[in-house]
Amino acid sequence: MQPRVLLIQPPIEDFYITPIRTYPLNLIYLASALEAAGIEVSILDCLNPLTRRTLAYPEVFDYLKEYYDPNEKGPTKLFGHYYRFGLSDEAILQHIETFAPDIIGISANFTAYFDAVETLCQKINKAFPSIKIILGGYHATVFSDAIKQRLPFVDLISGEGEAALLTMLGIDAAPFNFETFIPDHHLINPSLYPMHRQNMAALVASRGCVKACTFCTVSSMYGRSMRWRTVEGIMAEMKTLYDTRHVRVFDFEDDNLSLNRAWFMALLTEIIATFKDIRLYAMNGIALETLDQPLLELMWQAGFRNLNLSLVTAQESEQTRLNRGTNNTIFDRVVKEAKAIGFAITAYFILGLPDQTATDIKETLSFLYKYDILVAPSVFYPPPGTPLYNDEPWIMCRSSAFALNPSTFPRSEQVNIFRRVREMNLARHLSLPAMDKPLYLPTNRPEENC
Ligand code: B12
Repeated sequence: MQPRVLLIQPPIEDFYITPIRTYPLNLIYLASALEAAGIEVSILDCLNPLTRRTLAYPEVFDYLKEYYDPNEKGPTKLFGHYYRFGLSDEAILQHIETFAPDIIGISANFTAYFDAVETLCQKINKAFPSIKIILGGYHATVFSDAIKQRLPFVDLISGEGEAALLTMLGIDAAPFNFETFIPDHHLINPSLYPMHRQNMAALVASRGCVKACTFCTVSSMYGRSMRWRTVEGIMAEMKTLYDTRHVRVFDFEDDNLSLNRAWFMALLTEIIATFKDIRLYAMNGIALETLDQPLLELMWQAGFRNLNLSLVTAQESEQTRLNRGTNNTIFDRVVKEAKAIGFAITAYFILGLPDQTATDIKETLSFLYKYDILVAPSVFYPPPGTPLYNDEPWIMCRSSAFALNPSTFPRSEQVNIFRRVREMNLARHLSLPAMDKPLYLPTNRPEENC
């Protein structure tokens, strides 16, 4: 008999969350691969609909109390309380009892949030010792040995999950081929993921990234090469979402969506020919050096209106050291071309990189503030699986921790700059003409370009 499988997007605990980007695409891929092999699957997305509960301030974050004051009011307020976002463990156990799965797969993507996953696993194992628990995702991949020691009763999958999960379940399925596979989103309720009061769906058109930015974990999952889906397959996925699930907003979560120019142009051309009333996003960002005027024109026609551009730093020596493969001249050209077409632009820089100083940041900011764009700080977090990770405690691998506090660029200065940039953006956002307004104020959410 085939097993019943429950896939869980777990709750997270932090000072904030970015609700518009919690679409459980990883579980949709896994569920679709299992269903294609005839297995009964259900998805429990603990983050949608979103609930939150205030938690006691964790002791480990006591040093943040001077910056994150729950009583502070007003639009420039930083963070306040520490929250549990998502279902309680009790509600999850209740759901497990009702669905009665044989196997539970839990996403352990985030190193910083593993505490909540660990506790959940212990409770599931206690209440339902016969259910097999499988963990996968970035954290499970990079720290599999350490997790195995802490949770000897769980099984771990490293790397991409589809084929590995089928193999672990003893299912002899045709090999999973990302390029031709079309994920089916039917297991989630599309109206739980709205944007612009429309149904939104996330998708990926490619996997991996050829860039080697030293702060990015993506290669630990996907290596340093890229794979692209067929344009027909992506169009079939989008059409089904449009026709049967009334999706009108599509967010590509690719890591380098526009690198393969001919393929991306073919995709955009098909989208233009097929849809007239959709909005497109690449919220995870789009690589500057791949963009030029003809490509931007096509993106606009296809339904893109906002661009998230990651400059990281305006110091050219740092761009080289971090392997960015881009520079200020390219940024200047792209911003001018994109503004001339009408795009609203948010440019990201990383605040608090190792060896950075406040002077470096001021240089970056004075470069970025020359343009009529929003400027967003991505607060540096130790990135597991990269050379910039130095055995920091797992819980610190999040932006809101302001984990690094070097004497050359103390945390207090980093927070100060973070706050100042938010104030500037608020002023700019309010003064932008309505058409140019982005949908959200990115500086409230330092993780957007994670
Ligand atoms: C979308 C996204 C988000 C969304 C949330 C997504 C979600 N549903 O939870 C948002 C924007 C909220 C987000 C936030 C953060 N993110 Co983020 N995010 C991503 C991003 C860009 C795409 C994820 C995605 O949907 N991919 C598409 C799916 C299909 O692929 P996948 O997730 O890799 O899943 C495959 C495998 O991982 C595996 N797998 C995954 N889950 C499971 C479960 C099981 C059971 C199995 C068997 C396998 C398996 O199989 C899947 C299919 O092959 C990734 C980078 C990336 N390319 O993956 C970073 C990434 C996951 N984020 C990362 C981080 C660190 C964060 C932050 C914690 C950073 C911060 N600023 O503090 C914040 C959290 C802030 C907050 N409080 O909300 C890191 C994780 C590294 C780590 N070890 O912690 C990544 C890898 C970014 C990076 N470049 O390094 N993120």
